[in-house]
Amino acid sequence: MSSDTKPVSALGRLFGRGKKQKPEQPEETPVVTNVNSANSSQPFEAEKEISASSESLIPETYAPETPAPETPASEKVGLFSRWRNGLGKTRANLGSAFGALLGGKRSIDDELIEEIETLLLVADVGINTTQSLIDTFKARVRKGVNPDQDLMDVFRHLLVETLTQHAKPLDFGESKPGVLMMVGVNGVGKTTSIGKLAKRFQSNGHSVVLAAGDTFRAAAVEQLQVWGERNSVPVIAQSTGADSASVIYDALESCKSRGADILIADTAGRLHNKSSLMEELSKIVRVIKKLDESAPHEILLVLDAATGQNALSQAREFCKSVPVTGLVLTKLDGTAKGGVVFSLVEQLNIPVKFVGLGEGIDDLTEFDPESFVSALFD
Ligand SMILES: Nc1nc2c(ncn2[C@@H]2O[C@H](COP(=O)(O)OP(=O)(O)OP(=O)(O)O)[C@@H](O)[C@H]2O)c(=O)[nH]1
Ligand SMILES: [Mg+2]
Repeated sequence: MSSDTKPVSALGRLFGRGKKQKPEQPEETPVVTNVNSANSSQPFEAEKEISASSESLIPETYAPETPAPETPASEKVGLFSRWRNGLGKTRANLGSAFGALLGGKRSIDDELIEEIETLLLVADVGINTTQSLIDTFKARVRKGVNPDQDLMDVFRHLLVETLTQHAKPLDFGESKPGVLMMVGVNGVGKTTSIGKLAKRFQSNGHSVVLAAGDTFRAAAVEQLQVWGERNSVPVIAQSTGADSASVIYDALESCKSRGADILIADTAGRLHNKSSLMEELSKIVRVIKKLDESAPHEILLVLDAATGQNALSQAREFCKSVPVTGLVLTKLDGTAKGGVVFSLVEQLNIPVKFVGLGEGIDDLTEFDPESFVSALFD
């Protein structure tokens, strides 16, 4: 299952960071918000308005009966220019210099290897991954470069291969609803990515419910509600300070009774080195499993690309608390450190499933190794 390819339209920034508050676990009745959510026997407004989109991201269980049409060529061009625009800073750092260094050449020497090494390190590819890429690159060049290729072709191919090895699309198995939980440190783009994903799922013909599991930060619930309104999807929420696990539990129950396809649960931003906060995440997973042993089907760890190699240590810590199934790498548009993608994939063996290329609702793209590498170098 691969990406859909809606053209971009940028929207502005949502909420600033608010002050945190301590959750106390009140036994509250969940508040269901948004226009179409009050009566569960009514279809969601969004379901009525779904238009046929391109290929589905969702497992076949959810595939609409009518097969999705081929992505029109104009949309493909739109998607590629979004990749190119989003990766502009990393390309300026990495791509252009590589072209000058490797284009038209067919043999390597120590000086060239040193220059490649420097470029990769500057783009935050990280020492280990840089070393492993260079070793493989050298071995391939020694074996001989095809007459119709230059070193740039060989290197590009190696990069695509590295990213493709661990690629894996979103997978909810046979379950309905599919449960997707977003986790990550503060301010990385969890809630924004949820809003963007809700739009994608709906465009592919799937009904979505959002769970306001960030009960910690003031205004976090309202922020999610704005995304809910924007997408016309119900948001199940309690007040700030409520128990996050119980909000998500209620949301899953509500989702089941509505027969909705996908539940996306927001969670509070947390520092990966705070063990009590990380334990809360494990608790959320345990509580969800009381309703559905197979859930959550996807736990997406959101990482801010601008944090570069620090994203790796965040990921390692989150993986100790919850079974992370994929990464969402946000804010690639604002950084020259896009090379971190290679080390995340190579070192962690966790697929990058989506990348954020801007703040707008359409600025989340399914990760595609070929497009990523092309946008870096072409
Ligand atoms: N440029 C850019 N900005 C982004 C992207 N994703 C999110 N943002 C911005 O990052 C800021 C934080 O986003 P949120 O979605 O609130 O982050 P969060 O992880 O939910 O934050 P907490 O709930 O406080 O932990 C917002 O201003 C977003 O618009 C992206 O891909 N590119
Ligand atoms: Mg948030």
